[in-house]
Amino acid sequence: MEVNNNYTLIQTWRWFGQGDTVPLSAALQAGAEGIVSALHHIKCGDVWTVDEILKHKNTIEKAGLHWAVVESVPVHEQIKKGSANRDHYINNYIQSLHALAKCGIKTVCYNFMPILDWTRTDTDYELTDGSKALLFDNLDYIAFETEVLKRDGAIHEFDSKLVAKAQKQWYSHTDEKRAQIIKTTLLGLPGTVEDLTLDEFKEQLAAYQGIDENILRKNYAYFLSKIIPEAEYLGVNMTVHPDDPPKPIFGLPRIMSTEADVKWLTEVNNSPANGLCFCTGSFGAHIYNDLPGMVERWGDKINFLHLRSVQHTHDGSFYEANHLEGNANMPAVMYKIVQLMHKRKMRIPMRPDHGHQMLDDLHKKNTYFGYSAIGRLRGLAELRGLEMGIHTSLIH
Ligand code: CS2
Ligand code: MN
Repeated sequence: MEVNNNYTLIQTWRWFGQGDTVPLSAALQAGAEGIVSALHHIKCGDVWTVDEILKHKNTIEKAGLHWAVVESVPVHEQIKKGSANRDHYINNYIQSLHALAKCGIKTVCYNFMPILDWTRTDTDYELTDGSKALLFDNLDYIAFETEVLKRDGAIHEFDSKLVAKAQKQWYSHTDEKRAQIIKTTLLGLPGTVEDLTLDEFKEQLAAYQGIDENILRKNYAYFLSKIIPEAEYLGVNMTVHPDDPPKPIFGLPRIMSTEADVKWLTEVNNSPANGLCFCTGSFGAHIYNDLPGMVERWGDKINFLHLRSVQHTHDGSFYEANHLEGNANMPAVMYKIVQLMHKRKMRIPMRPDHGHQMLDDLHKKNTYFGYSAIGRLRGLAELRGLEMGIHTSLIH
């Protein structure tokens, strides 16, 4: 295979802006070249102006880095729900894309998950080495549905044995632990969505009554039909992030969870601007997703990567493992990614998605969940080494 030395991953690091307790210098010292960031201070649905974008861009460039990917320009709930005023928000979205393109920022990530971004039940799950990870305990999630939310019909959606186990586990927790699980389940991703109270969440769920998978797909297809031609014209790559966890939760439909969903995405709009953020952590949380195979089959669509591995445990639960451990088979995934870049003769931006709280970070307060410095530094270093080994072996 004839390959060029230059086609390696663009190593990036997520920065949440001025409110991030991990400074840009950490990204530089961790060995990142690019930054993944967003204008978190702008309300979801409002227009991003050239002025605001340039301010953010300059801050990043002054630190010796460049703004490689926007994550995310969030999609307003009215668009997902297909409400009467959705065109207003879609037009704002398009204006933000125009402003970003004017500033030379041309890879944009977003997701189409109703109400919540990722969902976990524990952000301090202690591993045997003393570091802490994010956990989705399926039994606690089921108990949240049946004992806390008491959502109509929820109890029939789960295996009855699991419900019994979930209830047993729930009532063996201390009050404090139960309160913590409820709080964690309702967390919004920092900077993207607000944390919700239980009542607010119930209200938002009620607004999704009647929106099933088909309607959500229709609403998504409508959004794409408006956004993608603009993105194509501007030379912007749109990349959709998969659902996390990749299954319907709280009775809400999910439509970007499996390889079949990726196929649907390409069929509904086959523009090269309609691409994928391949998140191995999110897709990997579905045991039937074949991650290396998906990179091979859908590589032409992948314009951004999140690399992370989950460890499946029991009863449908999983926790976030070290980047090279867990169920993802990262060496096999990385092999396909390196081959892909050689084939497409281009570099693809990737970031280590999350990291464990470890070492000094265990004592720090106010870092965003999953985004402490040292765990991500470990992830980035391991992934970079793995990539370099594979890349070198392929070019010699
Ligand atoms: C991210 C996602 O922190 C994370 O897990 O991978 O939350 C991602 O930022 C969004 O879903 C993309 O819109
Ligand atoms: Mn991700």
